[in-house]
Amino acid sequence: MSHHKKYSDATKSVHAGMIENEHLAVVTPIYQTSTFKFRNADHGAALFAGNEEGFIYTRMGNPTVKGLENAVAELEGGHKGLACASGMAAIHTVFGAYLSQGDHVVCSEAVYGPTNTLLSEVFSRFGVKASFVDTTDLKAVENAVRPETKMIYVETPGNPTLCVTDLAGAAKIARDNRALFVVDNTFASPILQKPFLFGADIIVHSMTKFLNGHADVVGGMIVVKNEEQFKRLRRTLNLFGGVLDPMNAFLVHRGIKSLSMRMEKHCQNAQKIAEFLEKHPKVEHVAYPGLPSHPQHELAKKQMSGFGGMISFEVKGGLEGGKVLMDNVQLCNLAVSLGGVETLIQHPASMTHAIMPKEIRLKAHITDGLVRLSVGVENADELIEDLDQALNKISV
Ligand code: LCS
Repeated sequence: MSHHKKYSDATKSVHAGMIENEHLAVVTPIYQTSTFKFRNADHGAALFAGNEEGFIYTRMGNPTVKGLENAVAELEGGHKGLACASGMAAIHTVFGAYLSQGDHVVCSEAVYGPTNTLLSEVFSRFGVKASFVDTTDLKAVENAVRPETKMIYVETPGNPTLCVTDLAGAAKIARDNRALFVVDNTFASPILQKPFLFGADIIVHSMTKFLNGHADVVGGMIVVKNEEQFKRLRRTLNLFGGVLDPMNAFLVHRGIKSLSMRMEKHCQNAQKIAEFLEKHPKVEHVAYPGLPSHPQHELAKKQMSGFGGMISFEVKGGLEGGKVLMDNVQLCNLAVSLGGVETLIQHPASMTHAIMPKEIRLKAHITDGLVRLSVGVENADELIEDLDQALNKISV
């Protein structure tokens, strides 16, 4: 696809990242090979020296993987992408590339549990300090910044509370303090939110979620803005080794072709279900950025082009009520992960966020009674019917 800048996201989803190939295949072939031949010794040396473009060894780059990297970079409006073996591989590669002993990170308190633990348990052993703050409050972000703050790391909407951080505001604090502004854009996907437009320096994704969309691959992506960042991250990724393999890259790229279409349906379904839940007598509270009751609804309207497929809510009777709901749904799957075509329901306090220390989890409003729903692309009325029958089994 040439002159890609003029095309819409719907068109880019289908066409972005196609790699030229000798047989003119319409779909990027799977280059299932660990290594590539050199024409001669000088060619090999030139590739290693970076004086010639080409492929050497799949940990260092692969055509199928590159096609996917280009596709996500194009959708994000970035310079280049780096595909990783998982979202966590993407996140730790960014931390490993930029954080050194003595550095400090300001991180959203509502993040995927292991992101918090990676900083507080692993990087802390290498002398990196982290403050977990409510990044929806820019004053709190500003107050947490220290002279040694190297990075501001934000997940928005946040997992699992769906709180929304002001990207432009957080980017300004990062810029004023010469810190790198990293955004986890997993929940929104590049279709609904483009962090680079608001001043992000680096974007990370768990491609396991909406980008792939079919609950059959674990993968991650880093998207950068310039060649300097790319070189640094490429080198770190080569050394850490957490790359995505060609087969999974092929599957994710295949999933992305329907990304724009899927996100439209995720948003429609989630809005309808959030409105249903908010009115349900067995439901205490619903968090969905598309509801006027959401504390950052106006901000979400400004920085997102849709409110996404994720909802979290509390039912009457707290955790016990939540268990009745989760044990009685029939169409929704009781499973972690998110962003696939099938609807999933789970309990953050005992599942995705169980790894976080309880006091940090509660401070982030991840209460014991919170239930998280990843709304799929099924018929919304049928999902509502399923949730309704399970909710009505709650006896309070
Ligand atoms: N970032 C976000 C926002 C996530 O939700 C996840 C995984 C990750 C990063 C890590 O990605 P992974 O390594 O799993 O590809 N979130 C999960 C969740 O909420 N349930 O299961 C996994």
